[in-house]
Amino acid sequence: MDNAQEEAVTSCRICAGMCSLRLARDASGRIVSARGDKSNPLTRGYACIKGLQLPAAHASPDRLLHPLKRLPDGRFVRVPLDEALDEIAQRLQNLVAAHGPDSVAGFRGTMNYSNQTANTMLPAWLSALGSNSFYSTMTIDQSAKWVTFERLGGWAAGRDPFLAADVLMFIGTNPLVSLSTFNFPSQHPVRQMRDAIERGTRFIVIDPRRSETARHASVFLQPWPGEDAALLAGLLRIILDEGWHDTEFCAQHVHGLDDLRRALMPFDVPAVALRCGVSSESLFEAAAVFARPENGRRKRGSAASGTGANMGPHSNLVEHLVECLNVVCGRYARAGDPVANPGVLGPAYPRHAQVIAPQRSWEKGAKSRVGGWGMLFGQKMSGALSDEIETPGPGQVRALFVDGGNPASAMPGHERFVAALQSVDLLVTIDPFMTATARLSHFIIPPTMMFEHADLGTRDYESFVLHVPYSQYARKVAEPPAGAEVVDDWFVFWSLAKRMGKPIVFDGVALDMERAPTQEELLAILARNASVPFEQIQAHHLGKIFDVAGATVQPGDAASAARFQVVPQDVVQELGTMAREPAVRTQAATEGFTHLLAVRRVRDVQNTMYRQLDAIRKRVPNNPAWLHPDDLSALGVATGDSIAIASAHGRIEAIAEADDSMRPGVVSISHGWGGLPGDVQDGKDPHAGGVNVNRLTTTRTGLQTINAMPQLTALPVRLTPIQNHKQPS
Ligand SMILES: Nc1nc2c(c(=O)[nH]1)N[C@H]1C(S)=C(S)[C@@H](COP(=O)(O)OP(=O)(O)OC[C@H]3O[C@@H](n4cnc5c(=O)[nH]c(N)nc54)[C@H](O)[C@@H]3O)O[C@H]1N2
Ligand SMILES: Nc1nc2c(c(=O)[nH]1)N[C@H]1C(S)=C(S)[C@@H](COP(=O)(O)OP(=O)(O)OC[C@H]3O[C@@H](n4cnc5c(=O)[nH]c(N)nc54)[C@H](O)[C@@H]3O)O[C@H]1N2
Ligand code: SF4
Ligand SMILES: [Mo]
Repeated sequence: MDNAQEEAVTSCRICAGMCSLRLARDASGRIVSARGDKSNPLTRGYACIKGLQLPAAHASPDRLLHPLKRLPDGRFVRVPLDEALDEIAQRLQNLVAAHGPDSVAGFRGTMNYSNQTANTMLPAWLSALGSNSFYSTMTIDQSAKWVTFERLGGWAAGRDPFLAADVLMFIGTNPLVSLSTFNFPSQHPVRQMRDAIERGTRFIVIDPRRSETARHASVFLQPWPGEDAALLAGLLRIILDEGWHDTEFCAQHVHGLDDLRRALMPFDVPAVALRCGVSSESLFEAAAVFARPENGRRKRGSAASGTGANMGPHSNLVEHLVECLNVVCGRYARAGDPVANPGVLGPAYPRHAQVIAPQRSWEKGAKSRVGGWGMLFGQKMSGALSDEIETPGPGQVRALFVDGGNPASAMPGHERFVAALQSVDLLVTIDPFMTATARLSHFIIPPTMMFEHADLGTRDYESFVLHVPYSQYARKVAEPPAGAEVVDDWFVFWSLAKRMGKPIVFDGVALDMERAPTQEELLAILARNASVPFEQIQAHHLGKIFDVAGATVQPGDAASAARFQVVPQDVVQELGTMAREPAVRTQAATEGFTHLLAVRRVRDVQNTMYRQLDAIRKRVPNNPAWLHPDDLSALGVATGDSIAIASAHGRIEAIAEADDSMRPGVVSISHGWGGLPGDVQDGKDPHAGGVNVNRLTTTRTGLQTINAMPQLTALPVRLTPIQNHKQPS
């Protein structure tokens, strides 16, 4: 960059990588390209195609630049923002007056998580209205982790520090692609993996596909999808039988260890191996590498899971058993350990080496009208949202606000959910693109995109997602396109509340409802109790690992009676039920299904996002069905041929692609593709590329207890070749 034109630096907030980007401007000051930022101390030059395409996303000819209103005939027309907000507020007033505040719901999509002001404002706005109808992607993702925290308990000082790990186990997660695994750093994961291996850390990967991450593993188990509960029960049993667990830790912090042993009785190694389709030796090896002390020393390092483990059958049980591996082996930060990340944005507070007692909060609070689902972490269950929209009566959801999400595409039980969206009185979407959800909306409010507003990283999860005290103040580096009428996401909620006379309390601070705050003022509120003063955080727009004085984990309160509950009654019951069930694939074969469908993400797109951009569309024009080459031969098809995939709930046609990393008998397709029911896949509508795998999933049956999680992986499907398979082009 010449010195006349300062190179802009900000962070990508698409995923947890938070890669620092160096942005080049053209002579007019417009940002034209992005590259990774080699001088950033944490992200060290790493960036993926999604982040590198952000300049194109901001400048996309498809970007919505004015609020739109849908007319009864389906056409969208421009409306000035104030007019749109006036009308929306009026309609909301009427709905609340007639049907109560719970009739107004909010849905948090992934791009709301990564926008800190919006992330706080959406639930604050619902609270101001008095509505409990808060939904998010979490309950169609990994809310098994919430359930586990609430029924097993947690550890106040967090898991074993990453840098001290002898071993890390990944179950159904692929950090090298998703940058989203809770015991592994998301920043420059490839370097982190290399460095960790050099330090001597060993990796155990459990995945039906030899994933990018699995290639670096010391132990790789490639089981059938959907058998994680059995597999983990088997591992736990080996560890307890061999006495590799941490007896001292268990004596002090665990309740019910003997009951756990009893509950694990059915899971002997040969039975588990057979069921999961792995060898007894490999099971034993995984358990030994994870837990067997070496040179008289207990190992450190933890087990963590991802979507593969949290989207299958018995997913809450699976997550409970994942965390039980850490519990019985005592894989938590102990008194005297350095606190890996004391936090930058969050307040300084002591970390105590003690158990946080299980709360089972869902048993106590409000219950849903349909299904009787409780709430978790202040949220209702997205798996039950179709029910809440469809079912008449007091409390029926009649208005839905979607921020930074595209549930019409991402929601399990696609056709049912689309019909539900079509039936609401008011659907408002805040999104820069004409997504499937936007197309169904009464109003679309286009927001500023990330170059156009300043931001911070996540405060509340910083010690989970960052393994060092790092922060990058993401500066605003661009103005919205000339003539655009776009606003920050939070502004929509604040101005509706203002119009409705509902004062907003933002992160505990009552906002002035006459004068709109600025983005910076809101960020300052979020960082008002930060360990590092906000001004200092703000001064580090290039990113900094802060020298937060050497905090160490404090001893726990010896008087605390809190214990990990390894065998609550509902867990024992489910273990028993699962032990009696046939293997998933056996049951599937009995019902005439040929394969199990497994979830999987690809590097080039994030859920439903940005696949319409030229550079990305060239690389991934659609979402193929990946199959082992032997499976393709058996079906008599080749890469590029069309196949039909039918589940008990729906049918799609997809393009087959050979992938020798797949386990034979398993097919995987990524979600987030396809348009709306009835769309022709003619290649003309950029949002109609690929097929929507959620036509195969359902929210009518098979929901998990507690969190209403639909089953998205290990789904039995029947594959058939399609003759005359040419895709229309
Ligand atoms: N079958 C199946 N279904 C799944 C999954 C699966 O594995 N299998 N995964 C589930 C999971 S884990 C998740 S998290 C959900 C994801 O579900 P969603 O969060 O609903 O989907 P996304 O595509 O992540 O939505 C992001 C939206 O943000 C918009 N966007 C882009 N930039 C901006 C911006 O600057 N501001 C705003 N306001 N919006 C922006 C994009 O256009 C897009 O519409 O899908 C779930 N569905
Ligand atoms: N590039 C990219 N990154 C993303 C996203 C994206 O869409 N693209 N999405 C983001 C979101 S919203 C989320 S929630 C995270 C998710 O992050 P991850 O959970 O790490 O997601 P995946 O990369 O799909 O890895 C899931 C793995 O589970 C395996 N699997 C499937 N079924 C089973 C099973 O039954 N058992 C076991 N043991 N394994 C199974 C799959 O083969 C796959 O390798 O990623 C985030 N990061
Ligand atoms: S999407 Fe890519 S560039 Fe953006 S933070 Fe994630 S890994 Fe980094
Ligand atoms: Mo997710």
